[in-house]
Amino acid sequence: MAEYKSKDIVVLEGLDAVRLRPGMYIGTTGAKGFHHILWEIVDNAIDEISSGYGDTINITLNQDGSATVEDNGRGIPVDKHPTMKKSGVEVVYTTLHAGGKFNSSNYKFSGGLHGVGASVTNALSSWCDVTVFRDGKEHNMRFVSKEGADGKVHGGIVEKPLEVVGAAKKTGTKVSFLPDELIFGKQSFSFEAISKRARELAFLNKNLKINVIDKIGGGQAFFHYEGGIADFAEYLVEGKNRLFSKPIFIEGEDEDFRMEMALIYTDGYTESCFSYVNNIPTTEGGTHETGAKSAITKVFNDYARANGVLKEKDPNFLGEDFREGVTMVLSVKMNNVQFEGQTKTKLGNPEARVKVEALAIKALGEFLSSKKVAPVAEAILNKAKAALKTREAAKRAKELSRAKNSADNFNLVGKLAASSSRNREKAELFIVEGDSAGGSAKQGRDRSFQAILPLRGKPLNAEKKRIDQVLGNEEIRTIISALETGIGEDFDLSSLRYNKVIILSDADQDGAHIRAILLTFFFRYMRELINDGHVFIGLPPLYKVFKKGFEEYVYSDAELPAAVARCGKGYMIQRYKGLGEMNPDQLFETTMDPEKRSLIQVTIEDAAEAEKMVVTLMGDDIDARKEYISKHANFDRVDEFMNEYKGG
Ligand code: 1YM
Repeated sequence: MAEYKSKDIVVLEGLDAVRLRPGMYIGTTGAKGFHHILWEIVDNAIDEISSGYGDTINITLNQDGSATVEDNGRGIPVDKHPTMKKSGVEVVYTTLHAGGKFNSSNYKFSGGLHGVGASVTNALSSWCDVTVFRDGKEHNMRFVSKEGADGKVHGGIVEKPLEVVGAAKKTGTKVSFLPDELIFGKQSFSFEAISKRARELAFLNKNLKINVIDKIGGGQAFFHYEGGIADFAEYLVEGKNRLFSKPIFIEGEDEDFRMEMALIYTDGYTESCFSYVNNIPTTEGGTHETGAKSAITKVFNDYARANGVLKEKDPNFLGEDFREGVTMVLSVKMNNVQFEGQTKTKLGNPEARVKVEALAIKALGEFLSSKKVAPVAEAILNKAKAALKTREAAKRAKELSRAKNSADNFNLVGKLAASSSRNREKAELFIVEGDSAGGSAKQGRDRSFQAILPLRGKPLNAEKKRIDQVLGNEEIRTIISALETGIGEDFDLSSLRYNKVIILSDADQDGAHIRAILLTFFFRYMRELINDGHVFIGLPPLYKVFKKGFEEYVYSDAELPAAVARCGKGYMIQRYKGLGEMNPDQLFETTMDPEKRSLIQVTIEDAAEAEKMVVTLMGDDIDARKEYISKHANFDRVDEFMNEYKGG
């Protein structure tokens, strides 16, 4: 026993560190971190299934606020670790970075951005209960967090050592835990968020069956996609017109590296790429994406040449020509992942580019070598030819737009009310719906740093439009000239004139539509503007509650009764139907004054879901849109479309 004690102390110190600085291990103790400790457990179950053991994961959200994750794999090892002299279960749940070190010939790829494993979950839970079904027996072990002799609360203390509690026919691991309120405050699991991620995991792991059961809300969901990421691509393009019916699916592996890619070509004009490393979305792309793209360029160019589509003297197509209208899902599994970029969602490993490129060239080449796919190849090459033409048209449009730019800049003089200082850090651009609200905003603003751009009509819906058409739209061109960044491939964040770009539209359907159009444009042509945190939505008040000596602005229906109560007897309510109804001072005070206003920062939490939403809301499948809106839209509060973009 004496020998164990000193080791126990080391372990405790490890878990103590987690409780002391949870942010270091799970990012935040907000909703994201709260769910992260669930995914740590799920990741272990997924690794087991990916190694070829078992096929099903059940996630249950229990009445008492705890969660249970169960898989039907081999069960975590219960025998004693040779050097640590502890069972596998205890090692996994009390040692940081324990994943795979225990006994690990096929424990190849570990998921999780932080990758620290189940011990973090244990450290941050009030209790954690592990049951292993293995070798015909049911084994159980329980941990708690409790106050130690030092008066401090420690996590992951063994309450019940691992023991056999019965017989078992099945095999697998079942883990329940209750996130500690001392760490997370009062929070609860979101069935919706968990189901979304569960669906994504099911797409990314085709042999995985995953159930989500919500004992509180009564919800239930089951995900299993035999087609894997090919089904994922299908899901993403729902509502778009395809060039051919079946997705292109390729895969390849060498030791310690796997890649899969699915491609669907549509008649649209934008390219959508969703890439993953070890089931983690790489929103900013990275080396694996670069490798996949150069493989596509090379293989299709070779094919075009071999089949006489490109003559000897013709230059190659550019990569972008082969990606117009494409929806692409790329998933790689590898070790020693290095993340880079603004949000640490960009794969940095140079070897990933080399490997993905080589594997994809081989697999795509084999795909194209079959006579059966000749029509598919022809459709892609025709699309590339059209894209090449568009590219040349866009070049002319851009030149035209550059020529027009002076004209637009001239136009801008009439429209844009610039700020007096050119200090970019502080500068804000309000894009305001309508001339009358624009006029009020111009008068009410703090002109030292706030610029106003009123929009006359509705700008062009950039979804389903070619770039030359987008550039042909005056409202859009005006926005581009005002921001000074350029668009698409030419976009240059360092030229951005304003730190905050704030969309200000009415709190009605038209306003929501204008907002959606602008967000779609930014999403398609200036995504970095969103990713770098420059896009905001201004929230105008819906009501003013007032009487003599009392005045309060109310921003949602839910807050109205409380405001009325605060005002008391003799209250009056003014309802604002649009921004235009406010006088300049009111507009500034309620919506523009940095001290008092509330802004929603637009972020893309989940690029795949955002894509799906933009396609549904802004694309041309009218039935799908109607269904989506009747299911989600609620113009009393902030509508769902915005919620999806809403940051934490
Ligand atoms: C509900 C959570 O943790 N399942 C799980 C985990 C492991 C294994 C099986 C497993 C792995 C190995 C061998 C191996 C883990 N074992 C370890 C360690 N579900 C859940 N299912 N046998 C069983 O990696 O070789 C870490 S995770 F380290 F103990 F082997």
